[in-house]
Amino acid sequence: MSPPMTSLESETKKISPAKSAGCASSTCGSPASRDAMESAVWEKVKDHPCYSEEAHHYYARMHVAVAPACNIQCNYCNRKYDCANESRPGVVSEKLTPDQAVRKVIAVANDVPQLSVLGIAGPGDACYDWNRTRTTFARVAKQIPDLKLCISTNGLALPDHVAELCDMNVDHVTITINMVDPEVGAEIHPWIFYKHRRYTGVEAARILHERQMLGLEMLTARGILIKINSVMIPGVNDEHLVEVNKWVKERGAFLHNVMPLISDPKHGTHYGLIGRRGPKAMELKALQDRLAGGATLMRHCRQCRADAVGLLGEDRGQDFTLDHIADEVTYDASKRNAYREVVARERGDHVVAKSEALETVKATGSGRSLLVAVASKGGGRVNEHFGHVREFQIYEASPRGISLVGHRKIEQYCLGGWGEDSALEGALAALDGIEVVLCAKIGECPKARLTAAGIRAIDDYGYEHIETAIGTIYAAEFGGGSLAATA
Ligand code: CLF
Ligand code: SF4
Repeated sequence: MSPPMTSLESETKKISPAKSAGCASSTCGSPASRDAMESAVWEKVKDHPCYSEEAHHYYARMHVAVAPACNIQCNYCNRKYDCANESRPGVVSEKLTPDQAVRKVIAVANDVPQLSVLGIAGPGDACYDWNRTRTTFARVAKQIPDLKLCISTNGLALPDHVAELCDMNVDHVTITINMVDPEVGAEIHPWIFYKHRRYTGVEAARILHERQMLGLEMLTARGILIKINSVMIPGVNDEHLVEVNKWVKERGAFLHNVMPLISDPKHGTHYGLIGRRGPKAMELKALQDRLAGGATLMRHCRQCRADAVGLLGEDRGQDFTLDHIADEVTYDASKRNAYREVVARERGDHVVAKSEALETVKATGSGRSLLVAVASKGGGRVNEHFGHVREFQIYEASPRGISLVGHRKIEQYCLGGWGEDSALEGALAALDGIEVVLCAKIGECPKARLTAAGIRAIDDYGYEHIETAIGTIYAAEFGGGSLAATA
């Protein structure tokens, strides 16, 4: 028998055939919680899946790849691939003109009711390729005025466009800042192109640093919410990111998102070719844990493509290439409006469930922490079968909270009804340090393999809120209860 659907799932299915995906933190996403935020700020972030961890369970972003040109070189980027600042490597399927981008945004908005944000994240630099960025935003804002506008930039050209960003109501800007010391910067950014001249080495990094800080200060002075993305490059800037975190906090950054270097020789990047490795999952987590207490950390980033579409963690971009989109498209707000009403109710229930789960954890009196990998396809619930998982959401439970602290990607284990042994081996490696896997259903064979590897697989809480399930497991583990009694 199929498990029961939550109201959000059934409503989403009624509204659209779109798939869902989704995940939470006291030190991640939104600064602690909606309670800790001024209401004006909460209004700005509450439906932005990157700026609010809570929102990313429910709302989706899309990127349009209208800005291919870039004015700097990063050693982790090869422009045949996506901008590594905001994307996992992989070619952008197609670059768009502003007109094509507007058609695509309307088509997505008509079909993906979760859509709340339009971002321009390359594949080059949104501020350097400014005319295309500005034209796209202006045209979309006329058609769908309630869509939030968001850009990502390396910051070099940012100060030149702050006034226009304000005029266009772009109230979310991401700056990629990998260093505050030009000596470190020179190891990451070999050259920049600035004021019709090419600069190299420490001089280039110094100019970039000064422009980044200027842009950051100008934007915060105008009330625009800034997220800082930093690429963690072991042996180059991993220790230095502690300093970066302090600097951006002092200058009013809203969030700091530390992302792992993605490095592979086949991407053709400098770091890939010289064998510079990215951090392991537990190395990234250790640095992020050290940064807690500084600028608030985002920990639910998925390093998405410059043409990504959908909830974070899923990519529906291939469903919306130009050959899938009619020449004439008219915006229809009905699905998005209906979805918002459903989400408002569901979010209220989720907030109550989270708070009750935290009380359960605290009542144990234990100081322990528990790392749990959760199979979820959205709505903040345990609602995916183990065999279908492509990404686990990693939660840490402790008396401080039940928080999303990252994600781990794996190959799908079950294909065509059969489990793939090699995929299971990969999943076991990806689950390094994890104590519990929580999913809607798991077969006996993978369950036994996980158990043998010291990981407990639990499928007793299918379709529960994630925090409710984790709180119950934590209490059973550390509070003297038993899972059988509490399930
Ligand atoms: Fe796009 Fe970036 Fe805006 Fe989000 S992504 S421009 S802030 S709408 Fe989000 Fe993607 Fe991470 Fe970026 S998950 S890579 S942080
Ligand atoms: Fe590549 Fe983005 Fe760096 Fe430009 S700013 S080199 S597009 S990663």
